[in-house]
Amino acid sequence: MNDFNHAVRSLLSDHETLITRKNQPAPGGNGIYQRWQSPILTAAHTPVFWRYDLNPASNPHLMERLGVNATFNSGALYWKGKYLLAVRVEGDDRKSFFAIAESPNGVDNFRFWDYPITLPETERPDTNVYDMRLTAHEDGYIYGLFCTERKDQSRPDDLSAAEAQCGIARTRDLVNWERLPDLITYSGQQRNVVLHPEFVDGQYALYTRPQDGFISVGKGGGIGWGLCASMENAEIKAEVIVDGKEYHTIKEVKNGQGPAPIKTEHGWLHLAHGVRNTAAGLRYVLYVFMTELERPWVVTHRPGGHFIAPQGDERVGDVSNVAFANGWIVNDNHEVFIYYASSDTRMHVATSTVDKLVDYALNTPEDGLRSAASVATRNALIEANLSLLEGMNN
Ligand code: M1P
Repeated sequence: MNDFNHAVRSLLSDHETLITRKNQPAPGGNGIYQRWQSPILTAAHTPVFWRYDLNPASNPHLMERLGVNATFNSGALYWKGKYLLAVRVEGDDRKSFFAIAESPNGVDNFRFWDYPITLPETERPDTNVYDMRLTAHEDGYIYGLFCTERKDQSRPDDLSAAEAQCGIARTRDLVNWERLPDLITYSGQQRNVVLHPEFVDGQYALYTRPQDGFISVGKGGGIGWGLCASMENAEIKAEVIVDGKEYHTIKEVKNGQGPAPIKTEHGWLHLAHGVRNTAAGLRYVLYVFMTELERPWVVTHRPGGHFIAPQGDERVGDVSNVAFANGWIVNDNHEVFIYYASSDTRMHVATSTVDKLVDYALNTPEDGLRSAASVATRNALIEANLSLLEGMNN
């Protein structure tokens, strides 16, 4: 074998070793979910043939020609017994695209399909697309709702001025995608828009995130809700806020719906992200809430505080101190696979069950919004526990 072929084989074999590495439950935990030790997807998990030119004539030094910078913020779908992620893959050129990675067990052995998703463009091409939420809707289609970002043409002199809107695509096989017109709302910009899996009052129902600016939600914000008659020309005329921002909480600056909610007998279980500001920049954490079954826009339970916060190595990356989730899966055994990204760099999984997450949602005290209320809640727990412990010792 010549040196070039040998080097190619070595790249392929290192890659295979990485993507077939067995994952292990992480030590410790909180009884609510189980974190898993290794990231399930990193830039290095993308196929070698996506990044290298493997032709010795055109690439004698076997250089990476099209580097991948990160794999994060993935939509998720349990499909034909497999755990599928619609991964946000970001090239070294800062452009994101979507690609499906598939695992047999949901915690390791994620392998990208040979080609990324070829997403048709609209008449006004997207500059960047990201954060796809997958929803298997009861109309029979699988929808992918994502953020489409374009230059804000009204401010040509400001190169960072951008506009975020909700792009919509649908598929039946996750290979062939039909692009539909972008969602129309009357709220300026939109990000973190998610399709509810069922019709509500005979209409499509969407979670939105109205925002005044591209980064800052301004006076807008909160997780919104609106109905539209069709996804082929989706237009939401009126949005109500389901879950708003709140002073001195984990969602003081902004928040956004994660994946589509999970239907349980106690209501719709939601995963979302909340953002607060710090001297070191924004901090993104995940939180949970529950809404009524018949009226998914009415919150019934708000467990206080964060559900998942970036920890350890997760805290560092391209955008540090970020936990972000736009995909989770419930399998046939009612196990829940929570797919979260850390610091806009890599993907992780935490596992739980529907029962445990419902228990968490129903029985975790709400944020009392004042230090004194927090102490009172904690004191009640301490008092009850101390008397239990005393009983155990007698
Ligand atoms: O960089 C953190 C996240 O920032 C944005 O989320 P939000 O709109 O809630 O601020 C998104 O760009 C997201 O992709 C990113 O992970």
